[in-house]
This record gives sequence, C-alpha cells and structure tokens, in this order.
Amino acid sequence: MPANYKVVPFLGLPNYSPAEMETRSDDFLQLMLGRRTIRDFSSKPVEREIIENAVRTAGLAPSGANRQPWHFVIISNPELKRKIRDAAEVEEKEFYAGKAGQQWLKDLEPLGTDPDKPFLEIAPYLIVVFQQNYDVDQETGDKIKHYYIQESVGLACGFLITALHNAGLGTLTHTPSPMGFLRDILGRPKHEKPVMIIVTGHPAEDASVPEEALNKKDLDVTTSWFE
Ligand code: IYR
Repeated sequence: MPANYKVVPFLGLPNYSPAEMETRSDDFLQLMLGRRTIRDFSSKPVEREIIENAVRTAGLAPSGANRQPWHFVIISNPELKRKIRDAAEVEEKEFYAGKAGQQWLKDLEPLGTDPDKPFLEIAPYLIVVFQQNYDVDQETGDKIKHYYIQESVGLACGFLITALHNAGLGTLTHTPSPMGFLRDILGRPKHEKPVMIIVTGHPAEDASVPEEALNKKDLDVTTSWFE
C-alpha cells in the first residue's frame, strides 16, 4: 500500500430492504420525470442557501483522481446578468443567422429556441460552470494536473441540476455558442473554460415547454442487458 493511502469505514448507506429500495427508486424516478428544461423563468427571488446547498451537492460528484476540476460562478447581480445577456445575444444572433449551419438550425426547430435570451436577466440565479484544465498550487505556483475533466464536470452539472430540481427550482442548461466571453466578463483565469450556464429559478406562471422534449427514448433502445 502507498504510505499516503489511508482509509476510514464506509458508513454512507442505510440498509434498505429490497421493497424499500424499489419504492425509493420509483419515487426518485417520479421526481425526475417532472424535470424539464425551461426557458420561461419568474423573477421571484430564491434563497441563497438553496443555491449553496445545490452547489455543495454538485461538488460531491466523482472526479478524476478526486481533483474536482470545476469552478462555479454564481450570479444574482442584475448588472452582471445584463452584461452576460448582452454578450450571449451577440453570439447567438450570429449563430441563428447562419453560423450554426442549416442542419443544426433545423434540428433546433422543435425546441423553439431563438437568439433572444431574456431568461439571462429574469432568472434570479445564473450558475456559470467552468472546467479547470489544471489547477495552480497557491503556495508554490506549481501546476496540479486534472484528469477526465469533461466527464467530471459533466457529472457535477448533472448533480447540480438534479439538486436544484429536487429543491423545486426550474433549470436550463444554456450553452451560448461560443462562450469565451464568460471568462472575460467574470475575470476567470486562462486555464479555466466555461462549459455551460445553469439558469435557475421558479418557472414563470405561464411557462411552457416544447412538446418535443417529452420524447424520451425507451429503455429497450437505450439499454442492452446480458442476464
Ligand atoms: N446555443 C443556442 C443553440 C442551442 C443549441 C442546442 I445543441 C440546444 O439543445 C439548444 C440551443 C441557444 O441557446 O439558443
């Protein structure tokens, strides 16, 4: 064993009966069946504590060598939200004007997306997720290597939207294209790359979602079993 390998007892899981496990798995499925990506947000405020808890949850995601290669910038400041909206809309106008290419734009039609991004100002919180391509030791200035960066950050984003949904908040995983402007506006270092904006808040009272998004692939398509 390496000298720096230490263990502690694992006490993390309660001992559910198979029946309890089935009920719990079904309850959780029912909860997640209600998650939709929404674009119509209410400006109703959200307690900072709820966002904090969700981001703490995101930080529990497994990551390559436990390096936790993520940084979350949490924005409720109205001026900053406006700046982000303005910059995102500049990029998105070009994207929808043709930069995306015909096929991509056609594929997006059923989702009804367009270059207007009012939710970036209306929603009470924007969480900008950055991947850290490496880290820098604060004391020595040495580079700290990160591993499986995209996978790790993807997992953290999954935990984050799940935690927000569980708290009763709507979410949108928004990827303005390109999104380098986020690093500049938010003053993040060069070794960090913006991955997505997780927009969160209460849904608007008249919120609607695209019918297309209800089409989820069947289990017999998404799975193969060897039993
Ligand atoms: N970034 C654009 C376009 C867009 C792309 C995909 I792939 C989507 O699933 C949804 C939107 C936008 O946010 O409108």
